[in-house]
Amino acid sequence: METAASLHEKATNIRKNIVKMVTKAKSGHPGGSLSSADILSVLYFNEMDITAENVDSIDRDRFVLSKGHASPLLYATLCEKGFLDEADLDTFRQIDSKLQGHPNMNYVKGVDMSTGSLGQGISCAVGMALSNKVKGNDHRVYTLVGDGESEEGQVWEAAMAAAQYKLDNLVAIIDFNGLQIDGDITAVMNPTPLDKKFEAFNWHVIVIDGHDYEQILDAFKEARETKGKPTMILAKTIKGKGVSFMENNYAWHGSAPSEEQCAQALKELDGE
Ligand SMILES: Cc1ncc(C[n+]2csc(CCOP(=O)(O)OP(=O)(O)O)c2C)c(N)n1
Ligand SMILES: [Mg+2]
Repeated sequence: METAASLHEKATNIRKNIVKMVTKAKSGHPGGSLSSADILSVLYFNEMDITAENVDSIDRDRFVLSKGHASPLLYATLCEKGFLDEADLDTFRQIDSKLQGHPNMNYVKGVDMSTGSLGQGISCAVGMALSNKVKGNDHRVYTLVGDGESEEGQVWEAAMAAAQYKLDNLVAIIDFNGLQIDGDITAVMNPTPLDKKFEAFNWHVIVIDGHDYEQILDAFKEARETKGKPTMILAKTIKGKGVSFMENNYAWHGSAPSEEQCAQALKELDGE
């Protein structure tokens, strides 16, 4: 098991690469990428069965980035994992790059589903988890959903189906950063209380601080021990986490920093 310090170190590298990629591309989504870096660090370096040896096999765990606009987060994590290198990250959002603004499973090793149209990724994850059940494959499926994304009706069809098929091999993490593209989720189209709603849909629900490694680790453990129903981890996070001027500011949902802002962000992430 990884220590909290080593998971934090990986999350910091991921955050730095997120900021660099979006700066170089002059476009992309830093806010919701930074908010989930601690969760992805735990998923890829402690929780999921995914290695250089089994990455091309169907016999491994799967991750679906349902909030596909947070592609910098996924690419930076795959780089930290060694499936991409930093030269690949430099091509983010360029014509002919495999690292498009929204992830494409046909181009990138380790991307398990093409996503970007909000609501669809969790539905694919449900299908993948159901397929594993039918085939007797005991690998697990994880999906990261935005809180704004949960305003999509399709999320609730997926939630209903997952409970219907008792998909205890499925974990949905909701990145509860409180903001979507146009501001506060409760002002735009209030999806709360998400914990009570998922419970009513017959999911096991765990509410955590999505930046606390012990809580993230414990939640995944509890999900593994939960039988007969899917688990939703409601992770309270800060959009833009780690970069002071981006934190809790929806203006950074989909805008790129200047070179100066990038330098400032990297300094902060280095703890200077
Ligand atoms: C079906 C669909 N409608 C609209 C969009 C445009 N869009 C991209 S991100 C976003 C807001 C998502 O908010 P949230 O899920 O809270 O993302 P996060 O805060 O984690 O970045 C929207 C509306 C989209 N990608 N797909
Ligand atoms: Mg959000």
